[in-house]
Amino acid sequence: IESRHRLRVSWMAPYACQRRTPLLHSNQPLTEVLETLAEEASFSGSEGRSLAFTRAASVLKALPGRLSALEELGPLPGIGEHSRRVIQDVLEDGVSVEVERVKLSERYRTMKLFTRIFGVGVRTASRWYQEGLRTLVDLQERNTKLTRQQQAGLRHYEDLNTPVERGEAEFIGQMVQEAVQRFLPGASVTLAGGFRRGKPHGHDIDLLLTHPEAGREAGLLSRAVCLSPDQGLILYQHSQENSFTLHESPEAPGGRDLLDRFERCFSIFRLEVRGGPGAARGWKAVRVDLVVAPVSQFPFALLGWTGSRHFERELRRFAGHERKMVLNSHTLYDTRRNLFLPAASEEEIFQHLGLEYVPPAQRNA
Ligand code: DCP
Ligand code: MG
Repeated sequence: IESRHRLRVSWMAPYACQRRTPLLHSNQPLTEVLETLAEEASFSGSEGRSLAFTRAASVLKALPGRLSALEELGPLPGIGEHSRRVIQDVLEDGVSVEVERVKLSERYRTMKLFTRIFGVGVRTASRWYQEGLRTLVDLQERNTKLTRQQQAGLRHYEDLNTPVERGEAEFIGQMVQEAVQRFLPGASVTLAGGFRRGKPHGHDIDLLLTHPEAGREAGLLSRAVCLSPDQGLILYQHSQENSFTLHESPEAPGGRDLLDRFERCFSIFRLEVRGGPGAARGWKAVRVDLVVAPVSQFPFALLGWTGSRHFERELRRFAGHERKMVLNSHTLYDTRRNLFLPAASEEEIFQHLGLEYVPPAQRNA
């Protein structure tokens, strides 16, 4: 029966932004092990190796069916020697010994524990590991120096590592919408990130704010949300002001991500809950990322904030390598013609890039 359903995949578009990648696919066990290896590589500071595993996983997510033997794949882009070996192991034995070993290793487990703290990246986690720290209790007992953000992350560790449900995301979106409307009628709030791609849950809530009249949106966050008197609602926040100007020259692809140049607020909200974790207390802590974009940059911000991370990385790589354009969350710049390409919608950005439009639900690369 198996053989009648065999896949034959001899070609696939080389960039993830040229493919449709649905949320649910048939090769979950394979992509999971590859993503574990990608994570492990990034924990070791091997970004190149990490990217190679992420690419391979992304290709498998776009396959039209379940892979049952490596021979079903032609020489597809992005699946290297090492990934093939791991795929083969899992197809033959159901597990990869290498991946099992990684998952059990003290370093991987500790890095995972520490990087799950809000405000802790690979470098900090790695340093703590090197210093011999292994548990969250270690951090407290040895008086490890923590930023205000990390302290909040540690305080709400369990809540922040409990997935946020779609209903909760929509509820908070609605709440922010009402707060924002009070200060600036006509302002809009859009749920971006994984939820916009159709994920049923996520690690945070990504909200994008704008106003149809240019300039009116400036300072919106500090006025309406982050410094609002409803302080009981916000357990933690730090804001940054917009630092983007059109006049500086666009940065090269692969350079610093411009995502964080918007007026932005990283926060933890206190969400009333009736069931699930936190039910006994009556509330749980939830991460909310708020970003304000001027209307002219909104389509770029929306595209940049919908993800997935890998889809975004591939969009920028495609723009740079194939079109000599610089794409970020603010603008698209054509370096051959020396001009910015304006867009009123995500569709127009894909058009400028000469790419077929990929709807959010198909950007789960
Ligand atoms: N993003 C990006 N590069 C980064 C960080 C973020 O391109 N270094 C973009 C793509 C993400 C979006 O911002 O999809 C939101 O970031 P999240 O980390 O919240 O990612 P998701 O919303 O996709 O995942 P989750 O469901 O875990 O929140
Ligand atoms: Mg998110």
